[in-house]
Amino acid sequence: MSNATVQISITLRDYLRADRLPTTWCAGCGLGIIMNAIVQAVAYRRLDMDKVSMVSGIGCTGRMSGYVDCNTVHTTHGRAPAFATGIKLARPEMTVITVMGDGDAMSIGGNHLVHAMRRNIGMVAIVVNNNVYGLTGGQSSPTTPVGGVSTTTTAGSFERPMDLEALARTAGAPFFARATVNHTASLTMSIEKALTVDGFALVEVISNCHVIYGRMNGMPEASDMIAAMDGDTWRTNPALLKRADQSIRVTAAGVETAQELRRREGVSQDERSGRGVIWTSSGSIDLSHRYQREMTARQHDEVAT
Ligand SMILES: Cc1ncc(C[n+]2csc(CCOP(=O)(O)OP(=O)(O)O)c2C)c(N)n1
Ligand code: SF4
Ligand SMILES: [Mg+2]
Repeated sequence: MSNATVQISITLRDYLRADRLPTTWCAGCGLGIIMNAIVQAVAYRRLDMDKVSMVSGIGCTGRMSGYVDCNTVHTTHGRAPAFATGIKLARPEMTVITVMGDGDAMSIGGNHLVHAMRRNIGMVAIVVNNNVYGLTGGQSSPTTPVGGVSTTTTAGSFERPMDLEALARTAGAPFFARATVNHTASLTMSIEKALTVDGFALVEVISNCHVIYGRMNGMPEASDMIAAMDGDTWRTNPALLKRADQSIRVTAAGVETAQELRRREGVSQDERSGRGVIWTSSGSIDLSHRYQREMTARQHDEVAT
């Protein structure tokens, strides 16, 4: 046998609930690409779907947990990190993947997200950032850019959009990656890498809601929005414009450099850059194991007394 890289061919049917398909998502919605990337990352890491749990909130994004064939929970709006924390404390051996929309994660669920990061509970949290409340018809979200038209900002938003990367750093998450649905190799690899983190790993995915947000902002086709991601990750935050010119960035001591990462993963800079950023801090410890031990000890004490 040659030394050529062995490609793993995955059949989506093995990972999705075929009887629930097709999805309710609009044709061309980035959510399909993201679900595909998650499933591929899980397959590449050879995780057993019986030991994977997907927890979602409410929104177009929230519907994903209905389609992936693992232990899924479709929870209430904004509470996915709280439910995921419960699952991880009860079953620390599980791989927990939380999927949320930008409104789900940063508006109503902002508090839960911040504290799950602060506690460093072991989960991969995927935030699908499409700049808008998609499911409910196009209200502005915390990531609607300045000037972005929505049903609640008809003259264009004048609020500063939130920067999820800065929030992750401040709250203490040990890993953050940003990818787009236009750069699928780096998207899949970001999720794959997140799955190796001992603790909270946040992956922000810039996605397209052409049907609602795009139509209101002069980009009615999926292709318009996806093409715009090449240089326009600033749609999330003007501050990202500068970063959009840079290749993938890995920070913190003891972590592979971007160059090493590319060499190991065998992909070109363009394929994996995603105009994004990956950072990770070393020495992360998933506290869910400790919480679980302490809870069990306390229960034993209560039974004994
Ligand atoms: C407690 C509660 N408040 C409000 C809603 C209505 N609601 C459902 S989804 C949603 C926002 C969805 O936006 P986002 O999280 O960005 O997800 P997307 O649809 O864009 O994927 C809102 C406000 C709800 N279901 N529950
Ligand atoms: S409304 Fe937007 S986010 Fe929801 S499925 Fe359609 S394109 Fe996707
Ligand atoms: Mg949204």
